[in-house]
Amino acid sequence: MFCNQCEQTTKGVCCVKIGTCGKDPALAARQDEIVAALIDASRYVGHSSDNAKLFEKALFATLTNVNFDCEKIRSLTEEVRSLVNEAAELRFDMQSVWTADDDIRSLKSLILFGLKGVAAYAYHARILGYTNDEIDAFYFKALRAIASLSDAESLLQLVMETGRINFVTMALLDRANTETYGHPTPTAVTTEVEPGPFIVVTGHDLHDLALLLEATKDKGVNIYTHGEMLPCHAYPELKKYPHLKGHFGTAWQNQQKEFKNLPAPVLFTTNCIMPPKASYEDRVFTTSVVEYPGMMHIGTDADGRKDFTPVIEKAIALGGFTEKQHLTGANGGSTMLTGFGHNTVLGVADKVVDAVKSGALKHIFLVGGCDGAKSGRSYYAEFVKATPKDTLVLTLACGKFRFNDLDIGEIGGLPRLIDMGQCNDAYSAIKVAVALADVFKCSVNDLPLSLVLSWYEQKAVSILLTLLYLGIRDIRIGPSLPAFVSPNVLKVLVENYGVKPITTPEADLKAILG
Ligand code: FS2
Ligand code: SF4
Repeated sequence: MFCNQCEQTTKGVCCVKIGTCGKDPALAARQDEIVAALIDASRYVGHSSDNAKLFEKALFATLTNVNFDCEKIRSLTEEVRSLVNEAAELRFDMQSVWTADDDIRSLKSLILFGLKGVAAYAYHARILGYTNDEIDAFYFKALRAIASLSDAESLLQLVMETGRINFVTMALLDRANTETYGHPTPTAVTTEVEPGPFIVVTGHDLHDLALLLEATKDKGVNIYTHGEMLPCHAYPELKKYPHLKGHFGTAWQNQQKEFKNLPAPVLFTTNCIMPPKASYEDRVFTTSVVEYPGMMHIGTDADGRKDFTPVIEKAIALGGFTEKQHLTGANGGSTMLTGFGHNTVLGVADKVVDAVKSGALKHIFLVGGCDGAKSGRSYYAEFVKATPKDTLVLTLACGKFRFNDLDIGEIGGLPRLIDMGQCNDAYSAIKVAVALADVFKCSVNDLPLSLVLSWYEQKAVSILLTLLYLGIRDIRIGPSLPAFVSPNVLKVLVENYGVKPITTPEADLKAILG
């Protein structure tokens, strides 16, 4: 197998025998097969809405920690192949990408992995009925280009276009989420768990949570979010359910520890699923694009409905805790404040602007991105703890669970730590940055704003490409640089965009604040 698409790739180079994520060579081969089938099909079929939907799902299924079921990937591959006339020439082999010249492989990897991130975000939007022809067409264009292009200059242009399309996609998902569930409002979420039956929902999908909340509303079963589902508490149309009680646990990489002997089922709506341990595997349920062999999958019927009865029955049978559990976040705090989308933050933009003008607010940091298992990721909590009192910290995605239960005080009537939401809510952060640049009549790069990002999987790749497409410079990235970025491609990113690896919180803070 050859897989280096995520941050935990073996030895920081490539997974060749078995994936650190649990992916085995057979699954890696199936994933290569489906991507090759998509590349072949992209040469012969148009981007009708049905075709785009299938391409999107197939790409999403190959993201890290999403679908571990070889049989499901195989049947999805058959579906893709069935689009193509028998006489068509099917010949693409992913080995031609993995064994290409270092820089070409690197650029094609950036395009493919970024495209997977786009597919994930667009998938969530499509479920809510929001699609975009430009995004649909881009799947086909980018996949065709992976087969046909071999010059670095054209590939680099396509890398930037992937960033642009991801920006369009994040905007679409933002519109889908806020028009369907309302604009998030600041919400303090408890980490305590009430006695009685409950279900833990993890992943990223708001629609699945809404369906589950509706299905459980009279059942005496409480719902707790996990991981990237935390920001769901802030959406009016989701928080209106009184049995959406609180948040359980921290980020995805702690699930095997946190779900151990949990007296409740867990519903995985999207990534990140890890191989379930025996101590809780009888209570794992998957839905939409997530699947794991042997785990119960909640499918969708012909009318788009899902029957959550098995999850609800499991919750009732397990019964939940007998007493209230005083659980906490990573630092012992028992609340997590979330819900600062662009609507809320721009609503108080005058306060931020006044604070910057008066000198009360010296700098804004965006400390956001994925979490993961590497010990080097403690950098991000240390960084936040070390930020001076006259600075503001924006955050988003699952990396925040290392510090989002901390109370780091207030500035100008605002909390110093502002959670903007899931990883796709990077869109909110960009909107706020652009609005501030407008007020100060400067470019985003001239604002007292620094981006300190953590990456793990391919959605983070697509967000990084968006930031580069927007011309945002001097992004710090960690805990390590992507293995699929070749030295020459890295040189381009460093020289043109000032991308740099994180060092230590002290040194980076000193460099930023001068
Ligand atoms: Fe975190 Fe995992 Fe959100 Fe990533 S829960 S690493 O998928 O997209 O961020
Ligand atoms: Fe390795 Fe990541 Fe690929 Fe899994 S997804 S096989 S951990 S590089």
